[in-house]
Amino acid sequence: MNDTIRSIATIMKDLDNILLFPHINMDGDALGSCTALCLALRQLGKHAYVMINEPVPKNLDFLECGCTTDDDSVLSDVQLSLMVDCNGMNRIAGRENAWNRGRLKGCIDHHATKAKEIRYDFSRIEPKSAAAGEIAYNIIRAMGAEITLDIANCIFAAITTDTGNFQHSNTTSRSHEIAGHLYKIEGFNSKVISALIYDRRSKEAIKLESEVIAGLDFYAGGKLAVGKVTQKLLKENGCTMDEADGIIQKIMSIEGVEGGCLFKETEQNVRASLRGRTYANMAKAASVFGGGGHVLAAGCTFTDMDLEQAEKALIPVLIETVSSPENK
Ligand SMILES: [Mn+2]
Repeated sequence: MNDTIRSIATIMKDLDNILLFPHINMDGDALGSCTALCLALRQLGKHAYVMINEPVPKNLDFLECGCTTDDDSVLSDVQLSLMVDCNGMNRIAGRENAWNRGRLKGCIDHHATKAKEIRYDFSRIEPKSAAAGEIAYNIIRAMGAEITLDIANCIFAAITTDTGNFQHSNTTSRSHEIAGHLYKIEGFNSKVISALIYDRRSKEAIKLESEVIAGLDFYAGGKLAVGKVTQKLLKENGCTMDEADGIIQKIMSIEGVEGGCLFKETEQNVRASLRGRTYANMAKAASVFGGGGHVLAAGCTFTDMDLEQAEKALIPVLIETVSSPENK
Protein backbone atom coordinates (compact mmCIF):
# COMPACT_ATOMS: atom_id res chain seq x y z
CA MET A 1 0.00 0.00 0.00
CA ASN A 2 1.29 3.42 -0.90
CA ASP A 3 1.65 6.02 1.82
CA THR A 4 0.28 9.43 0.93
CA ILE A 5 2.47 12.34 -0.07
CA ARG A 6 1.15 14.21 2.96
CA SER A 7 2.02 11.47 5.44
CA ILE A 8 5.51 11.07 3.97
CA ALA A 9 6.05 14.83 4.17
CA THR A 10 4.88 14.80 7.79
CA ILE A 11 7.29 11.99 8.73
CA MET A 12 10.23 13.66 6.99
CA LYS A 13 9.53 17.05 8.54
CA ASP A 14 9.83 15.42 11.94
CA LEU A 15 13.34 14.05 11.32
CA ASP A 16 16.69 15.81 11.46
CA ASN A 17 19.26 13.45 9.93
CA ILE A 18 18.47 11.92 6.56
CA LEU A 19 20.44 10.04 3.90
CA LEU A 20 19.13 9.84 0.34
CA PHE A 21 20.08 7.00 -2.00
CA PRO A 22 19.94 7.26 -5.81
CA HIS A 23 20.29 4.03 -7.80
CA ILE A 24 23.58 2.75 -9.19
CA ASN A 25 24.48 4.10 -12.63
CA MET A 26 22.70 7.22 -11.49
CA ASP A 27 20.74 9.17 -14.07
CA GLY A 28 19.22 12.63 -14.10
CA ASP A 29 16.09 11.46 -12.33
CA ALA A 30 17.84 9.56 -9.55
CA LEU A 31 20.36 12.31 -8.78
CA GLY A 32 18.05 15.24 -9.54
CA SER A 33 15.29 13.88 -7.27
CA CYS A 34 17.72 13.13 -4.44
CA THR A 35 19.39 16.53 -4.62
CA ALA A 36 16.08 18.38 -4.83
CA LEU A 37 14.87 16.58 -1.70
CA CYS A 38 18.22 17.12 0.02
CA LEU A 39 18.17 20.87 -0.67
CA ALA A 40 14.57 21.13 0.54
CA LEU A 41 15.38 19.25 3.75
CA ARG A 42 18.40 21.48 4.40
CA GLN A 43 16.24 24.52 3.80
CA LEU A 44 14.00 23.21 6.60
CA GLY A 45 17.01 23.06 8.91
CA LYS A 46 17.78 19.36 8.60
CA HIS A 47 21.04 17.52 8.00
CA ALA A 48 20.74 15.67 4.72
CA TYR A 49 23.12 14.11 2.23
CA VAL A 50 22.92 12.19 -1.03
CA MET A 51 24.96 9.00 -0.55
CA ILE A 52 26.82 7.88 -3.65
CA ASN A 53 29.76 5.56 -4.36
CA GLU A 54 30.51 6.28 -7.99
CA PRO A 55 31.49 9.37 -9.96
CA VAL A 56 28.67 11.67 -11.03
CA PRO A 57 28.29 11.57 -14.85
CA LYS A 58 29.87 14.65 -16.37
CA ASN A 59 26.66 15.98 -17.91
CA LEU A 60 24.94 15.80 -14.51
CA ASP A 61 27.66 17.55 -12.49
CA PHE A 62 25.45 20.61 -11.95
CA LEU A 63 23.01 18.42 -9.97
CA GLU A 64 25.40 17.79 -7.07
CA CYS A 65 24.77 21.18 -5.42
CA GLY A 66 27.09 20.29 -2.54
CA CYS A 67 24.78 17.46 -1.48
CA THR A 68 26.65 14.30 -2.51
CA THR A 69 29.03 12.37 -0.30
CA ASP A 70 30.63 8.92 -0.26
CA ASP A 71 31.40 9.10 3.44
CA ASP A 72 29.36 6.43 5.27
CA SER A 73 29.82 8.21 8.58
CA VAL A 74 28.84 11.69 7.41
CA LEU A 75 25.98 11.77 9.95
CA SER A 76 26.35 10.44 13.47
CA ASP A 77 22.75 9.38 13.93
CA VAL A 78 20.83 8.55 10.74
CA GLN A 79 17.11 8.69 11.38
CA LEU A 80 16.02 7.89 7.84
CA SER A 81 17.54 6.16 4.82
CA LEU A 82 15.44 7.00 1.76
CA MET A 83 15.74 5.14 -1.52
CA VAL A 84 14.85 7.31 -4.49
CA ASP A 85 14.03 6.19 -8.05
CA CYS A 86 14.64 2.56 -7.05
CA ASN A 87 13.40 0.08 -4.48
CA GLY A 88 15.74 -2.89 -4.10
CA MET A 89 19.07 -3.47 -2.35
CA ASN A 90 20.72 -4.48 -5.65
CA ARG A 91 20.05 -0.94 -6.87
CA ILE A 92 22.16 0.61 -4.11
CA ALA A 93 24.93 -1.99 -4.26
CA GLY A 94 28.05 -1.02 -2.32
CA ARG A 95 26.17 1.34 0.01
CA GLU A 96 24.54 -1.29 2.24
CA ASN A 97 26.42 -0.11 5.33
CA ALA A 98 25.23 3.46 4.96
CA TRP A 99 21.70 2.27 4.18
CA ASN A 100 21.56 0.07 7.26
CA ARG A 101 22.44 3.03 9.48
CA GLY A 102 19.01 4.55 8.93
CA ARG A 103 16.65 3.78 11.80
CA LEU A 104 13.71 4.28 9.45
CA LYS A 105 13.71 3.05 5.87
CA GLY A 106 11.69 4.77 3.19
CA CYS A 107 11.27 4.59 -0.56
CA ILE A 108 9.88 6.78 -3.29
CA ASP A 109 9.98 5.30 -6.76
CA HIS A 110 8.15 4.95 -10.04
CA HIS A 111 9.35 1.50 -11.11
CA ALA A 112 6.59 -1.08 -11.15
CA THR A 113 8.88 -4.03 -10.44
CA LYS A 114 9.07 -4.23 -6.70
CA ALA A 115 11.82 -5.80 -4.61
CA LYS A 116 10.55 -8.02 -1.80
CA GLU A 117 13.55 -8.11 0.50
CA ILE A 118 13.06 -4.76 2.24
CA ARG A 119 10.33 -3.83 4.68
CA TYR A 120 9.94 -0.09 4.37
CA ASP A 121 8.57 2.03 7.18
CA PHE A 122 6.98 4.09 4.44
CA SER A 123 6.98 3.92 0.68
CA ARG A 124 5.32 5.41 -2.32
CA ILE A 125 5.67 3.74 -5.71
CA GLU A 126 3.88 5.49 -8.56
CA PRO A 127 4.38 3.56 -11.81
CA LYS A 128 2.36 6.21 -13.63
CA SER A 129 4.77 8.98 -12.68
CA ALA A 130 7.11 9.77 -15.54
CA ALA A 131 9.92 10.45 -13.10
CA ALA A 132 10.66 10.04 -9.41
CA GLY A 133 11.19 13.80 -9.68
CA GLU A 134 7.43 14.27 -9.90
CA ILE A 135 6.97 12.51 -6.56
CA ALA A 136 9.91 14.40 -5.05
CA TYR A 137 8.39 17.69 -6.22
CA ASN A 138 5.09 16.89 -4.54
CA ILE A 139 6.79 15.88 -1.29
CA ILE A 140 8.87 19.07 -1.28
CA ARG A 141 5.71 21.13 -1.75
CA ALA A 142 3.89 19.16 0.95
CA MET A 143 6.78 19.76 3.38
CA GLY A 144 6.26 23.47 2.82
CA ALA A 145 9.74 24.06 1.40
CA GLU A 146 10.26 26.80 -1.13
CA ILE A 147 11.07 25.73 -4.69
CA THR A 148 14.38 27.53 -5.11
CA LEU A 149 16.16 27.86 -8.43
CA ASP A 150 18.50 24.96 -7.59
CA ILE A 151 15.55 22.74 -6.65
CA ALA A 152 13.72 23.75 -9.83
CA ASN A 153 16.78 22.86 -11.91
CA CYS A 154 17.05 19.46 -10.23
CA ILE A 155 13.36 18.63 -10.70
CA PHE A 156 13.43 19.77 -14.31
CA ALA A 157 16.53 17.65 -14.96
CA ALA A 158 14.81 14.65 -13.36
CA ILE A 159 11.71 14.97 -15.52
CA THR A 160 13.38 15.90 -18.79
CA THR A 161 15.85 13.01 -18.62
CA ASP A 162 13.29 10.35 -17.70
CA THR A 163 10.82 11.51 -20.36
CA GLY A 164 13.43 11.80 -23.11
CA ASN A 165 12.88 15.54 -23.11
CA PHE A 166 9.08 15.10 -22.85
CA GLN A 167 9.00 12.78 -25.84
CA HIS A 168 8.48 9.33 -24.28
CA SER A 169 5.01 7.87 -23.79
CA ASN A 170 5.40 8.09 -20.00
CA THR A 171 5.05 11.89 -20.28
CA THR A 172 1.75 13.07 -18.81
CA SER A 173 -0.08 16.34 -18.33
CA ARG A 174 1.33 16.30 -14.80
CA SER A 175 4.90 16.19 -16.14
CA HIS A 176 4.14 19.34 -18.12
CA GLU A 177 2.23 20.94 -15.24
CA ILE A 178 5.15 20.51 -12.86
CA ALA A 179 7.54 21.84 -15.51
CA GLY A 180 5.11 24.71 -15.96
CA HIS A 181 5.43 25.56 -12.24
CA LEU A 182 9.21 25.52 -12.56
CA TYR A 183 9.08 28.12 -15.31
CA LYS A 184 7.62 30.52 -12.75
CA ILE A 185 10.70 30.30 -10.51
CA GLU A 186 12.84 33.39 -10.89
CA GLY A 187 15.90 32.73 -13.02
CA PHE A 188 14.66 29.37 -14.28
CA ASN A 189 15.67 28.71 -17.88
CA SER A 190 14.91 25.26 -19.30
CA LYS A 191 17.19 25.86 -22.25
CA VAL A 192 20.19 26.27 -19.95
CA ILE A 193 19.43 22.99 -18.17
CA SER A 194 18.77 21.13 -21.42
CA ALA A 195 22.05 22.39 -22.85
CA LEU A 196 23.95 21.26 -19.73
CA ILE A 197 22.43 17.79 -19.98
CA TYR A 198 22.26 17.18 -23.71
CA ASP A 199 24.75 19.46 -25.43
CA ARG A 200 28.01 18.67 -23.70
CA ARG A 201 28.90 15.43 -25.44
CA SER A 202 32.51 14.92 -26.40
CA LYS A 203 33.65 14.35 -29.98
CA GLU A 204 34.80 10.92 -28.79
CA ALA A 205 31.30 10.06 -27.55
CA ILE A 206 29.74 11.05 -30.87
CA LYS A 207 32.27 8.89 -32.70
CA LEU A 208 31.54 5.99 -30.35
CA GLU A 209 27.83 6.41 -31.02
CA SER A 210 28.34 6.41 -34.79
CA GLU A 211 30.33 3.18 -34.59
CA VAL A 212 27.72 1.47 -32.41
CA ILE A 213 24.98 2.56 -34.81
CA ALA A 214 27.00 1.36 -37.81
CA GLY A 215 27.33 -2.04 -36.13
CA LEU A 216 23.63 -2.51 -35.30
CA ASP A 217 22.04 -5.89 -35.94
CA PHE A 218 18.40 -6.10 -36.94
CA TYR A 219 16.05 -8.97 -36.28
CA ALA A 220 12.35 -9.80 -36.70
CA GLY A 221 12.09 -7.96 -39.99
CA GLY A 222 13.64 -4.80 -38.57
CA LYS A 223 11.42 -4.63 -35.49
CA LEU A 224 14.32 -5.39 -33.17
CA ALA A 225 17.59 -3.45 -33.25
CA VAL A 226 20.55 -4.59 -31.16
CA GLY A 227 23.71 -2.60 -30.53
CA LYS A 228 26.85 -3.29 -28.54
CA VAL A 229 29.21 -1.07 -26.58
CA THR A 230 32.24 -3.27 -26.05
CA GLN A 231 35.34 -2.57 -23.97
CA LYS A 232 37.28 -2.60 -27.24
CA LEU A 233 35.10 0.15 -28.75
CA LEU A 234 35.41 2.23 -25.58
CA LYS A 235 39.19 1.94 -25.57
CA GLU A 236 39.54 2.66 -29.29
CA ASN A 237 37.51 5.83 -28.89
CA GLY A 238 38.90 6.87 -25.52
CA CYS A 239 35.45 6.81 -23.91
CA THR A 240 33.98 5.68 -20.62
CA MET A 241 30.68 3.79 -20.43
CA ASP A 242 28.67 6.80 -19.25
CA GLU A 243 29.44 8.41 -22.61
CA ALA A 244 27.30 5.70 -24.23
CA ASP A 245 24.22 7.33 -22.69
CA GLY A 246 21.82 8.41 -25.38
CA ILE A 247 22.73 5.72 -27.89
CA ILE A 248 19.64 3.69 -27.04
CA GLN A 249 17.46 6.73 -27.82
CA LYS A 250 19.16 7.01 -31.21
CA ILE A 251 18.38 3.32 -31.85
CA MET A 252 14.75 3.93 -30.97
CA SER A 253 14.52 6.77 -33.47
CA ILE A 254 14.89 4.32 -36.37
CA GLU A 255 11.67 3.87 -38.30
CA GLY A 256 10.05 0.47 -37.82
CA VAL A 257 12.00 -0.41 -34.67
CA GLU A 258 9.62 -1.61 -31.97
CA GLY A 259 12.27 -2.92 -29.60
CA GLY A 260 15.80 -1.71 -28.97
CA CYS A 261 18.58 -3.35 -27.04
CA LEU A 262 21.98 -1.92 -26.19
CA PHE A 263 24.50 -4.30 -24.66
CA LYS A 264 27.10 -2.68 -22.45
CA GLU A 265 30.18 -4.76 -21.76
CA THR A 266 31.72 -3.54 -18.51
CA GLU A 267 34.79 -4.84 -16.68
CA GLN A 268 32.57 -6.84 -14.32
CA ASN A 269 29.49 -7.85 -16.27
CA VAL A 270 27.30 -7.36 -19.32
CA ARG A 271 24.34 -5.04 -19.02
CA ALA A 272 21.47 -4.70 -21.45
CA SER A 273 19.37 -1.53 -21.79
CA LEU A 274 16.00 -2.35 -23.32
CA ARG A 275 13.43 -0.03 -24.86
CA GLY A 276 10.02 -0.64 -26.40
CA ARG A 277 8.18 1.77 -28.63
CA THR A 278 4.48 0.89 -28.29
CA TYR A 279 3.63 -2.66 -27.23
CA ALA A 280 6.84 -4.58 -26.51
CA ASN A 281 6.92 -5.39 -22.79
CA MET A 282 10.59 -4.94 -22.05
CA ALA A 283 10.17 -5.20 -18.27
CA LYS A 284 8.83 -8.72 -18.81
CA ALA A 285 11.72 -9.59 -21.13
CA ALA A 286 14.23 -8.20 -18.62
CA SER A 287 12.62 -10.16 -15.77
CA VAL A 288 13.52 -13.44 -17.52
CA PHE A 289 17.11 -12.56 -16.58
CA GLY A 290 16.43 -11.10 -13.16
CA GLY A 291 16.14 -7.53 -14.42
CA GLY A 292 13.21 -5.16 -14.48
CA GLY A 293 12.10 -1.59 -14.99
CA HIS A 294 9.25 -0.02 -16.87
CA VAL A 295 7.22 -1.68 -19.65
CA LEU A 296 8.91 0.43 -22.33
CA ALA A 297 12.25 1.03 -20.61
CA ALA A 298 13.94 -1.77 -18.73
CA GLY A 299 17.27 -3.46 -18.24
CA CYS A 300 19.04 -6.53 -16.97
CA THR A 301 22.56 -7.54 -15.98
CA PHE A 302 24.40 -10.72 -16.85
CA THR A 303 27.01 -11.51 -14.22
CA ASP A 304 27.96 -15.02 -15.31
CA MET A 305 28.00 -14.64 -19.10
CA ASP A 306 30.26 -12.93 -21.58
CA LEU A 307 28.81 -10.65 -24.23
CA GLU A 308 28.37 -13.41 -26.79
CA GLN A 309 26.57 -15.67 -24.32
CA ALA A 310 24.36 -12.81 -23.16
CA GLU A 311 23.40 -12.09 -26.77
CA LYS A 312 22.56 -15.75 -27.36
CA ALA A 313 20.36 -15.79 -24.27
CA LEU A 314 18.58 -12.45 -24.62
CA ILE A 315 18.02 -11.93 -28.34
CA PRO A 316 15.56 -14.86 -28.80
CA VAL A 317 13.49 -13.49 -25.90
CA LEU A 318 13.49 -10.03 -27.50
CA ILE A 319 12.52 -11.40 -30.93
CA GLU A 320 9.57 -13.11 -29.24
CA THR A 321 8.76 -9.88 -27.39
CA VAL A 322 8.63 -7.67 -30.49
CA SER A 323 6.85 -10.34 -32.54
CA SER A 324 3.84 -10.60 -30.26
CA PRO A 325 1.71 -7.47 -30.20
CA GLU A 326 -0.22 -9.02 -27.30
CA ASN A 327 2.98 -8.70 -25.24
CA LYS A 328 1.66 -5.68 -23.44
MN1 LIG B 1 13.42 7.43 -12.87
